[in-house]
Amino acid sequence: MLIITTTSIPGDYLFQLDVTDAGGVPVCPPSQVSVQVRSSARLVVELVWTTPSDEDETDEFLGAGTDVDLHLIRAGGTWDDTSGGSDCSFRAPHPDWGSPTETDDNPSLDRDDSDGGGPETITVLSPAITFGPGMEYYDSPYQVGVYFFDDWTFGEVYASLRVYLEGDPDPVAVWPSVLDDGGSHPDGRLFREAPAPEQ
Ligand SMILES: [Ca+2]
Ligand SMILES: [Ca+2]
Ligand SMILES: [Ca+2]
Repeated sequence: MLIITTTSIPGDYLFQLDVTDAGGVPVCPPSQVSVQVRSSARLVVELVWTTPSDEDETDEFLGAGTDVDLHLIRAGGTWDDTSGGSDCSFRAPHPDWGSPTETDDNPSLDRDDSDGGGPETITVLSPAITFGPGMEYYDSPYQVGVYFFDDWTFGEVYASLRVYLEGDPDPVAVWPSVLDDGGSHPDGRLFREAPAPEQ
């Protein structure tokens, strides 16, 4: 097994190589290699979801699937903050948090998946501690929010939130949830208190 450390989503991955000739006939047995990815970020929050009525969750165009959104809110932050950047989401995917002279304490949302499945992932390389006073600290925990933005008539989805700490490929928290109220803002948003690394 290979072990790779990146800012990608932690976990175990299996790669397989199939070799065929011009006629599509296999010319040798498949070759496989397993890879364990460990994140260099101390805090990773990942959202994935499935939509039972969506027969193809891989197609990509407006309305091709359900749109669920991941939010990470700093201490004292505001849900769906459109001006202050206290809610890291598709509206503010790379806000400046904590110390203004540091970037490792900023959250980063990798993408907004708007047509099914995810994942959407927010990473913080070196999160501010969540107790104590001062600009570089927070006095209450991070919060994780999930919002069912639009179901595009596909109906309910099965969402799962996972929190990873310190690059461990095994999540410290897994929160499954059924969402069936797409577009019903401000209801239908799920909040959890995100575990944070010990300092
Ligand atoms: Ca689809
Ligand atoms: Ca989304
Ligand atoms: Ca900062």
